[in-house]
Amino acid sequence: MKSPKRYLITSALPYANGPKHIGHLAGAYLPADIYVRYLRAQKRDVVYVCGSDEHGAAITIQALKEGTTPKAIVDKYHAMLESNMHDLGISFDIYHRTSAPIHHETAQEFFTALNEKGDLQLKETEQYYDEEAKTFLADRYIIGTCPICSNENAYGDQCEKCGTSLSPEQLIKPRSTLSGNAPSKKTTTHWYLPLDKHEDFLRKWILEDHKSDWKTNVLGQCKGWLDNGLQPRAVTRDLDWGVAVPLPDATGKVLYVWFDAPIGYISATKQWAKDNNRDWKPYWEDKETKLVHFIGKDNIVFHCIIFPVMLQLHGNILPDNVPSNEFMNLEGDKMSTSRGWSIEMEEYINDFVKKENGGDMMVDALRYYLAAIAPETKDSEFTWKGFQDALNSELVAIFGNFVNRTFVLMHKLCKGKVPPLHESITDELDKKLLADIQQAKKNIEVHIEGYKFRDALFEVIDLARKGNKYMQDKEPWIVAKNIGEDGNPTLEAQQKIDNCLHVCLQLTANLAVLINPFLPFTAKKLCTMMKVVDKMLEWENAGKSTLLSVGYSLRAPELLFRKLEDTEVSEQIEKLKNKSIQLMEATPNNQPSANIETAATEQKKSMIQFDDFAKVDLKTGTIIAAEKVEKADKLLKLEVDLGVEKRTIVSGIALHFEPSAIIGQKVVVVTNLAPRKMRGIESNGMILMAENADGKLQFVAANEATNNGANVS
Ligand code: B3M
Ligand code: ZN
Repeated sequence: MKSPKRYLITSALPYANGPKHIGHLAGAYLPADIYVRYLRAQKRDVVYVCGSDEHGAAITIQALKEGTTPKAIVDKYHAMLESNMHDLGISFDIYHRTSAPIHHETAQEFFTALNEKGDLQLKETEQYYDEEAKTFLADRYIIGTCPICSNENAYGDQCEKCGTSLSPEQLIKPRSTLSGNAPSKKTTTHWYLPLDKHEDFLRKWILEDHKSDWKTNVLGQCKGWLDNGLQPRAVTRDLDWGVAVPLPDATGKVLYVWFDAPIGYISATKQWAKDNNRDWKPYWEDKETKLVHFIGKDNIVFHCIIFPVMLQLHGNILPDNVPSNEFMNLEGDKMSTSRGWSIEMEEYINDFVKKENGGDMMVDALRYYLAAIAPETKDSEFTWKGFQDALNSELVAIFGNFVNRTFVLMHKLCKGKVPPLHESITDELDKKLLADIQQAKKNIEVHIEGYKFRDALFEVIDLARKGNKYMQDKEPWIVAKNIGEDGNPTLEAQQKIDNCLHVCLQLTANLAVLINPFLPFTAKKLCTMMKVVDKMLEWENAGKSTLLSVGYSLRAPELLFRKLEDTEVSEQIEKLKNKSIQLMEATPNNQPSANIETAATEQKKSMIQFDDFAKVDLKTGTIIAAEKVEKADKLLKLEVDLGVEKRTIVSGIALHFEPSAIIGQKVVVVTNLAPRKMRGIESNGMILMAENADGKLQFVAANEATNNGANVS
């Protein structure tokens, strides 16, 4: 496939109405940043834009809450978001804001262009009006009783108790949040974008042209919208905060926030071009630009349906892809800032990054865990214990350990210099590892370009794991015991040591290149240790086994990662519970997290429909082989007979069962769980277990008479 001439990458513009949590980071910012860093390392022409979304009721409501002006709100949170993103290594080329004059002009020009072409329709409707406050009421300004769950404080667009999307008309006994009075109805005029007219174009463009390259969750949502039939959408509002509708007879009207916000990508590009003496137009007009929007799943309709229609009408290019993520939950419940069940970026930075010397390593630790559990195809879950495990047993024990051993041994056994490779004695293990590096590079490219960042990251860690294995097989510290008369290793021994450490050092240099898009601070540190300039991190260097010159002297190793202590895990969980309780007390309308009592011990799950359950394929089977997984004290590798097939399943039950004792055990297996690599072994399914009050595990099993492969439902 031909490479695009240039890339324009966007991340959803966060509302500047409060701090944003690490679920946001994992959804729309980190994946885009990984992608962009990869493209930059490939020396492609790429611009990465983002900025604060500073309009809409989200902002004005926050201003009411804090007893201040919308302007004060956006100034405060824009500054916070900009610095948080920067601290977490999100490398925007520009972080702009939609209150900037250039944005207002751009959005107005856009509206005018569509309006003059006759692409918008003017319509009169009745809307709720507050007589006392003399203002029309945006959906969020109306509360009333939820028709579904009878919550008396449901909003005009959503009931936060039962989660149902509502329209203000559905509320029973509506009242205005401004005056507390029952609102009246008044006619008003608005401009509409007739989406229904563009259904054919959307169907073809999304469901045909992109049916094989867009993610299934995105395609599924789009299909749902299209199948339900699209309606004209109002693109203006009666509000005094936003981009003014650029027409003489439209005083008191502004553009709907979802009309102006995505245009923010364009105005940000304009500002970037201005600052850098570049031309912004090709990025939005030339078909050879690849435009990619990174977003969370709640923004799909806006980026895949509404904005593309706007772009198409305006003569701009369309996005090539909209890799949208599902949500990341936290300790068994939905992440939510308003309920206090969240880890705000600001909080993480204060607790881990700003507090310690070299807090950058904790930025990379977070980036690592978030990328490793990214909700790419389904919701995922952040737990502090999971974070600790990822950090301690993957980053520290695999990646950090390999680099550290390599450096320590190189100083000890090779005088701190890159030793030569003695070709005459290279063996299969050396060749295999060098070939593995090249293979890993290729795999990572395929994964990143297919927006599969988790898989890409696993490849890097797996390569480091292979490095450890190689070093373990070669045992240079044992070889060094072959001492000659002069008290030094014999020539033969030294040559073996040289080869091993030469290969390990070249692998270390490669790991720096490969990990750079994910963990940029770690990559930089590796460059310092190896005394090479950042240019070495260019992607074309990956796969080479000559990155470090023979005889070059290297620095002493630095600590790349530190372990997360048990006390830190419990402190954070405690903090989370307290925050949630405090917020609940302050705002009685909020639902506390169901998990205040049970976080990290038990996971309460939300209600599902039968269809959700029916997606899970459960079958009976028998364990026919079991063995411990090397260097993983919790894992057993099992072979399970499922009647028509046998599966390898890695299960975290090693602390509970002796492998030999469970051969012949009947089990129930989730057979359609996506495969997962653990310790380099692909696990194809999950065994159901029950946990006793005392923490002991038991198998969930059908009785002895059931055939292997029987369906469980
Ligand atoms: N500010 C909504 C959100 O944060 C919105 C995204 C705009 S992207 C153009 O979910
Ligand atoms: Zn409700």
